[in-house]
Amino acid sequence: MALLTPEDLENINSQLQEADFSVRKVTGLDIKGICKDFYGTTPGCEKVGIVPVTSGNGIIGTFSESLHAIAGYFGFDSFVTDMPDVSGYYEAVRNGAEIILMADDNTFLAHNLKNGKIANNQPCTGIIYAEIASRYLKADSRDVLAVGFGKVGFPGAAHLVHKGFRVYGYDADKDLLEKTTSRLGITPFDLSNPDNSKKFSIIFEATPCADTIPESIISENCVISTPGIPCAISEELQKKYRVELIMEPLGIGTASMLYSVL
Ligand code: NAI
Ligand code: PYL
Ligand code: MG
Repeated sequence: MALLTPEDLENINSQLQEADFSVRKVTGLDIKGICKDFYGTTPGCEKVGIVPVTSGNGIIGTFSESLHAIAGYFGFDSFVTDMPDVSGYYEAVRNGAEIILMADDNTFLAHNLKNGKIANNQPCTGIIYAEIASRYLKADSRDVLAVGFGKVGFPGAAHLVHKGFRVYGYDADKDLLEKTTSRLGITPFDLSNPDNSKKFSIIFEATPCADTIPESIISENCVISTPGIPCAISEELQKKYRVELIMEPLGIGTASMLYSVL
């Protein structure tokens, strides 16, 4: 998994505010509104315990503090434990946490200890970014391009198929592309073939690579909803085609996880 860096999480509050502004512009609802509508839940006064985890590559400076800021932004009462790992888990439960947030290098989970619901960041992120893309108010058709069918992209692409969109898809891994398109009923769309010049107004991207979206397939004012870091499109193309970009490193996916376990 591509791991976040402290630089990705700099100014997380302003990143969230900007993302919220863009989500509202694209869908008419803010991130809270989308989560509430999609999961049918609203936060009460659930207490969220955030447990730093030292295994693998260890603590990412500001990861836990960013989760604390994100939980607060979405109306949850949260605290970061002093101790990491098992001792931190014990501390969180002893101090009244009802929802636990914790991540190692492979899994970032939200676990609601009251109702037993558990969420994984990857599908929750893919699904919410796909949901945001699917709500684009000015979309010119129900055609969507999905790029990247990994742990985040696959659930997002599947979500778009289940919502009845005509999904075109690409992954640089040819075997995965073939398997996923046939499994989900997606039309393969080879972005490396310059003859493929169909234009899209809705694009969902989830890869760890930059500049995955070529100029030839971008329509003016399209939405690119992308959890993938770094950005799928250059600033130059973004400006040239007035792209509505939904991209934020941690908060949208975390909101999706928290609302999904209520
Ligand atoms: P993954 O490794 O499971 O999947 C990535 C997929 O992208 C692979 O199938 C790979 O073949 C494909 N790919 C790579 N380069 C490509 C290219 N140039 N064109 C088309 N396909 C390409 O990774 P995962 O877990 O799905 O994560 C994807 C991205 O999302 C990562 O950058 C990760 O850091 C980010 N992420 C962001 C979150 C957020 O809240 N913003 C949350 C979770 C992950
Ligand atoms: C959750 C993110 C989104 C993108 N990549 C995922 C990642 O960076 N995972 C690793 C999280 C490790 C957190 C570390 C800590 O500070 O507690 N163990
Ligand atoms: Mg994100």
